[in-house]
Amino acid sequence: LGGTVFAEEPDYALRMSALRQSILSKGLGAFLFTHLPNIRYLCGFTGSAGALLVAPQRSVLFTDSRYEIQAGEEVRAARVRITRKSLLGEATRLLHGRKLRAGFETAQLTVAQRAELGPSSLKGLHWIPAAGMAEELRGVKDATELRHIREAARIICDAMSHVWGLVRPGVREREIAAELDYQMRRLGASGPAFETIVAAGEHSAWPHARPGERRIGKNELVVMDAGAILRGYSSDLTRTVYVGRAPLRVKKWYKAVLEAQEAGRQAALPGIAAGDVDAAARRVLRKYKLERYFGHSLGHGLGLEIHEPPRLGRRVKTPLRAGNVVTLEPGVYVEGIGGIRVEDDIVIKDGGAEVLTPLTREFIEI
Ligand SMILES: [Mn+2]
Repeated sequence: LGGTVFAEEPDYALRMSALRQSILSKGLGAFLFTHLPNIRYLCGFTGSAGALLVAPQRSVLFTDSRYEIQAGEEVRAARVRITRKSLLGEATRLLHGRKLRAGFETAQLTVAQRAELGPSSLKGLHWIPAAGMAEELRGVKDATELRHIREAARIICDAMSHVWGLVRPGVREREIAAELDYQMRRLGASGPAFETIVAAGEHSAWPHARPGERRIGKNELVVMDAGAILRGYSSDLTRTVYVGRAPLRVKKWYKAVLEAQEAGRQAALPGIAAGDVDAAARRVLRKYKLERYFGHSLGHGLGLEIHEPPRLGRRVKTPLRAGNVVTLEPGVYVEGIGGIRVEDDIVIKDGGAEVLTPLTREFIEI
């Protein structure tokens, strides 16, 4: 049969061994993961309560009885331990009496959870805060992950093009958002990757507007930003349309945003600093004197999370790597008038970035 038929399941053992190398290279003897996307990536567990202890000889996933059957089916490359007690407390107990430096996730632990690990240093066990351990591995997507993201991207493009037919004066933002969510689920998504944004008129100048009761009016911009989750992997897409015949300046803004996105795509190559990709897009907006209307970063990584490293932000030094999946989402937001954003997902490749979101970027007047 060849290997391809069974290629759907990620190689968790491979991920775990890559992680162990990275743990050792940081001078650590063990690592405790509490961030669920990292746990899912490393051992396949998709439950909502878990702690994963990775030690050189073995890995143990701690969870509670609600996930006993599920963990038994899902978890690879780690043993499962079901407990009624504190997951972190139990994980810590496993390390007691050992002389080692154990890492924990700085960005993903509350003060209360930190207390469950006990003192920073106790009889040879030292807790060391560390960041980005699993995220670094997660940044480079394997073939299975790319397939899921590609599929999630296709779904959101189909849902988006479907709702364009509903955009007209009198329809509420909330109705368009509900239709986007409904369509993506119909097309196979397990749900939206974030709260869907539909923003019309002056509201579209808020980059993260919440869809509300506002009715779309004539001669307005409408920004629609949505993502779909498929097998845990997110897509992220934004399109902006105009209801009516757009004035010349709006057309010019739109053209500038597209040109900025294209400049970002051209710059996005392995080895290039993430901040240089942001700069390439921003330079185009500066040329059109629109730079001050673009406040946020050019883009972000996506995968098991909707926002994950690498971030394409100003002055970010992180070099891009082949297999990174990131968004490119330049925008122009003019207070009191409206906003324009065009967002696509790309995968970084040696020969040049490939766009994963197959949907027209032409300016659409409805
Ligand atoms: Mn985005």
